[in-house]
Amino acid sequence: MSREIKVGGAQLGPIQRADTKEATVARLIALLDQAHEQGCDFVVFPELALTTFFPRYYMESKDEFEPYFEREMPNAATRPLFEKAAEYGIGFYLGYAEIAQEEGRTRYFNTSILVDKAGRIVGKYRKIHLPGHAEYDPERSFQHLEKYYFEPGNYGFPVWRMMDGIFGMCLCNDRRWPETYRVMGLQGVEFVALGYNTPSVNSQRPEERGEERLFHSDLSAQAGAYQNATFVAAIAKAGNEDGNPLIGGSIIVHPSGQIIARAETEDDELITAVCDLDDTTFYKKTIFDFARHRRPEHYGRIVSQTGVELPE
Ligand code: CDV
Repeated sequence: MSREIKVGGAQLGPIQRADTKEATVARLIALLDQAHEQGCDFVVFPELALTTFFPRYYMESKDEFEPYFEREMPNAATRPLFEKAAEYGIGFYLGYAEIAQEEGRTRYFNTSILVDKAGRIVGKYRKIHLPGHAEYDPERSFQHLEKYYFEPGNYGFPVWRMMDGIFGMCLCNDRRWPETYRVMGLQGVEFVALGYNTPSVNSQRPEERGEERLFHSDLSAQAGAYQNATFVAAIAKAGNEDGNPLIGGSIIVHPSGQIIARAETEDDELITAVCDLDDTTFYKKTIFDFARHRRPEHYGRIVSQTGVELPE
């Protein structure tokens, strides 16, 4: 018997700084309504899906930046999304900025959650590969202050059993690192949900434009899917946020590495694909049968070193 799930990739258009969370959640629910009409079982929303991509702004005071974060989930603003999803029987992935009280201090994470068809949070992931910089950089045309606002995630890359499959999560820059997928691949992952906010311009290399940025986004998701025999849904927040363009290009990738759905716009747009999780089996049992073919005795450098060590 096949294990088909119909997946909706709910790309979001821009969220402006002045937009309220309530208005944004109404847009998420409109996409969920479409997903319901199209028979989806699971919907993937982007990274930081409730706010503008605020790490582009330098805010010194907590009073200014904490409103971009969520202290609990669900909360007053997001509860309608959870309720509607449970009513429809649709599971979802959602990215947001999280404030946690842990180890006797306030901690800030770039977080995503996995919600089952009953509206229960079954998994939480905190972004590990935080790009950008930790201090205001006057040389840049715009900031990328993820290392200032967040600390690296402390949960690793777990996977969860849900909907008769094995689900994993990551966030944006994580998609560019093969380790992200391989750690989940080693736990048998069959479906990776990931949301992203990727500026269309590289602030340190202005000649690198949107087309090249899209190519790298596709390349990373397709390689991760193929090399780990898993579906990957890479879903953008796109378009022009207060003068700051973000790439779209949301895709759903088959374990063969081929793209099976792609967004055409930079707006709110639902893409869908039927993902038969049994399609992962062939690759997991042949070319990427890890138990037979991996040689971890030669991979020590991957976990013992971060930077490059040049030969003598
Ligand atoms: N939100 C992100 O993690 N964005 C990064 C930066 C480097 C553009 C990305 O990898 O897309």
